[in-house]
Order: sequence, then structure tokens, then C-alpha cells
Amino acid sequence: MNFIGKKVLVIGLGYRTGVSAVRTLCELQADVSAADSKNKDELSTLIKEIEQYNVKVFTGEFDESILEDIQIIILSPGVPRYLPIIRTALNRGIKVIGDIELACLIMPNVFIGITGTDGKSTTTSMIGSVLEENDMGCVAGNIGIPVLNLYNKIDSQKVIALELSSFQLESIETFSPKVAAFLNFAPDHLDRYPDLNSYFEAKIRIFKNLVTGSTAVIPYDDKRYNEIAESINPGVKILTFSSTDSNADFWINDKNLMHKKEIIMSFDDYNIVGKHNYTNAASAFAICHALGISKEQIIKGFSCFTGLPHRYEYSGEINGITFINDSKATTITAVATAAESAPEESILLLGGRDKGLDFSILKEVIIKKKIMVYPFGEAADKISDELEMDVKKYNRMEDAVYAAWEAALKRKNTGIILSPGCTSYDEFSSFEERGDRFKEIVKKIIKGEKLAGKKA
Ligand code: UMA
Repeated sequence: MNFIGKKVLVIGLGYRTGVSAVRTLCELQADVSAADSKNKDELSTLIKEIEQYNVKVFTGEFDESILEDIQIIILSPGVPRYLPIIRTALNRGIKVIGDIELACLIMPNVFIGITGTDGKSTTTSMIGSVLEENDMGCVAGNIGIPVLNLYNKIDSQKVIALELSSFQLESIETFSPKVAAFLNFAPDHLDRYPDLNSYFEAKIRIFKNLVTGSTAVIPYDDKRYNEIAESINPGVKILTFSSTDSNADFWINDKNLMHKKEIIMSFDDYNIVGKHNYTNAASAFAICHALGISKEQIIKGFSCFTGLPHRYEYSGEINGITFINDSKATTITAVATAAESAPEESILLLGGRDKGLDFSILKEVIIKKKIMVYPFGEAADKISDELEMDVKKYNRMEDAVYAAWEAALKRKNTGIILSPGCTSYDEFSSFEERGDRFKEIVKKIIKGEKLAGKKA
């Protein structure tokens, strides 16, 4: 598609998607402007980043005048399509697409798409290990690397594995990956969608444009298996994976990854820990297999996989108390998985900005594992109400961590787990910043204890 002279508006300047879109569109010689509902001061760093392009930036509340003469809008994933400005644009016939659609219009690469509620970053990174170790490609997307950062920087023969959020899938039109995977489905983002089904509908858009010759990878034992399978065009090959079921193409038998009846690998030999990661590995294997990568090449990539920060990340240990940073856990299912893996009698730090999720679902695992909860942030009241726990609430994550630490020392708790079940935006700019802050505090705690020990 030719963008020369096209009037394109980027909405949501964001430090990742928006900036990458402005840069790319300027390289394509489009006539670019940008808009963001934050004020000029809040956006000063971002505006500086794109200063060299002389792009007009509209700040503050969106006004219809920003749409004047605009032919295409590139929407950042964090900006909802239900905003009045987007509705007006659509009514005027303006094309509204996201960075993923723009990438597929201008980049010749083969794409893989990976979506699902939980585990998509880990699965994408496993695939990334395989692609990188075999010099075949790399990862991008919701994992934190905007795909447009790769424009004109990656060989056209390379494969790009994209982690895709429902927000990004809302704004695709023709995007058609060679392999599309839907890993699992659980409640999430109910602050953005009117109901669970709308979230599901956004996610299955990943299969919308698949053509004969491409492959869909889907979870054999998911409750919504039939709905997922029905959304796939005839002619598209289907590969299934499962955490238990031997009827799936790829499945888990104890600590082994199976392809039908053949043992492919034993997880004891790899840096892949926890049952949920075995299932992620099964889907990653299926995706690589669908791309035509050999078993040996896939295994070579898996051998180099080292896990990801902020996903049940060991962050230190002192006085018999283990600290785990699971800041990426922003869904209830992800928290439940962390709680299942946590040592018994741990303290769970839950909190941040609520996404409309139901915390009461966690009661069962909390009781079973004798876990104590320290709620913090905007969602603290909701969490204690839904868990029916009369516990002290903390304004900031930091206060909850220190309080948990003092309590753990007295009561001899075994672990302190940050697995918040909320977004970080009430206190931090991202889950990464929240996780890094947690690790900093843990370092201080460990350092302080060592000093205290010496003095004693
Ligand atoms: N904005 C407005 N008006 C609005 C809403 C937002 O102007 O009504 C502006 C904000 O002021 C801000 C910009 O939009 O300046 C933010 O854009 P963004 O939220 O899309 O931020 P990016 O930095 O571009 O990050 C996005 C993804 N963020 C979201 O989907 C919320 C990142 O996923 C992704 O890594 C990145 O693009 C690169 O592809 C993060 C995420 O939280 C990790 N994703 C959700 C999740 O995983 O659950 C979906």
C-alpha cells in the first residue's frame, strides 16, 4: 500500500506503539499528525522523541477538528474503539487500523500470531528462542516490542512471531498470519469490554483472515473449543494441544511433551518450570512444527529458553522466606496459577487498578494453600470484600511489601508473592515498572537483614 502524501492520524502517542507508528509513517512519506488525550507536559518526552519529524501533535481532550482531511487513523491498542472520536471517524468513512494491520500492509515478512488470556508472552518467547537460535526470525507485539520498530530493520525472509492482545486484534482488517494460535480463554479486561463475549469475539479475530495453507493452533481441552474451532475457515489446517488429553496432537504426559504417541522431550532437561509452562511449551512446539521447523531445531531453541522476567520470577530469599515477582499476572487465572505453585502459607500481594474481575474465585486456592492476602492500591477494598477477608489494606504496593515482610518474619511465612491480578496503572506506568520496584524493595530487605545479622 502506498502511503506517500496520505493524511494519517496516529491516536495514542504511547511510548511504544504511537511513536513507532509516527516514525514509520514519516519514513513512508505520509502526511502525519498525532493526538493523545494527555496534556503537553505529560507527553513532553514522547513529543521530544518525534520532534525531528515535524509532526503536528494534538494534546488533551479529542476534538473533531483533529479528523479534518484525515484518510487513515492508526490507533494505539490502549485507546478503545468505542470512543466518540473513533465512532465519528468510522461514520465519516475514515479507515481505523492498528499497528499490526499497518505492519502487514507494508512488511513482506511471514507473521505468526499468538493470542490467549494467559501465557502468551511466555509462549511467544519460547518461539522466539527457536527462531533466534536457528536464525529464522524474532518476536514483537504485545510482548513489549512494537512490530513497526522492525520496519526496514529486519530481513524480509525472517519470520516475525507476534504476541497479540485482544486490543490489537480489534484493529486488524486483512492481517493473515501463516500460523495463528489461540492459547486459552478466561475473564479479563472487563473494564474495556461490556461483557466476556465481546472480549472473546475480539480474540477470535486472529483467525478471521486465515487462508488455505495456514494453520490454526488451538487448545483441545478448552471449554470454548467448539466456538474457537467454528471460527476457523475451512481449508485451514488445525493443530491441537492439551495439558492432559492424548487425543490432542501435542500434549503433556507427566513431565514429557508428547507428539501423538511419541515422547518429544522431557521437561526435566530444560529450563521450563511449572505445569502451566509445560502447556505453553506444547503450544509453542505445535506453532513451530506448523511453520515447518524440524524437531531438532525446535529443541535447540527450547534449550536456550531461560524464562521471562515478571512471570513467577524468583527474586530472592532470606530467613526462609522466598520472594516471587509475578507482576505480569493481571488476570485471576494467572494469580490462581501462581498461588497453586507458591509455597504453603505464603503471603499474596494482590492489588492495583481493577479490571472488573472476580477475586472471589481465588478463595478456594487461598484456603487450600493457607495463603494470607495483603491487598493494596485502588482495588484493595474490592479485593477484601470479594474474598470476604477483614484484612488491613495498603495504599501503595511498597507499604504492602514491607508490612508482609514484617509479618512473615514474626509468623514464619514461607513466601511473599507479588501476583497482583490488577493492572499497575494506579501507581506505575507498566507491570514491568511495578515488578522492578518490587525487586528493588526485595534487594533492600535482603541487604538490611544481612546487616542486621552482622550486627547481632
Ligand atoms: N490514550 C489516549 N486516550 C485514551 C487512552 C489512551 O490518548 O483514551 C493514550 C495514552 O495517553 C498513552 C497512549 O494512548 O499516551 C498509550 O497507548 P498504549 O496503551 O497503546 O501504550 P503502548 O506503550 O503503545 O503499549 C501498547 C500495549 N499497551 C496496551 O495494550 C494497553 C502494550 O501492551 C504493548 O506491549 C505495546 O503496545 C507494544 O505492542 C501492554 C499491555 O498491558 C504490555 N497489554 C495488555 C495486556 O497484556 O493485558 C493488553
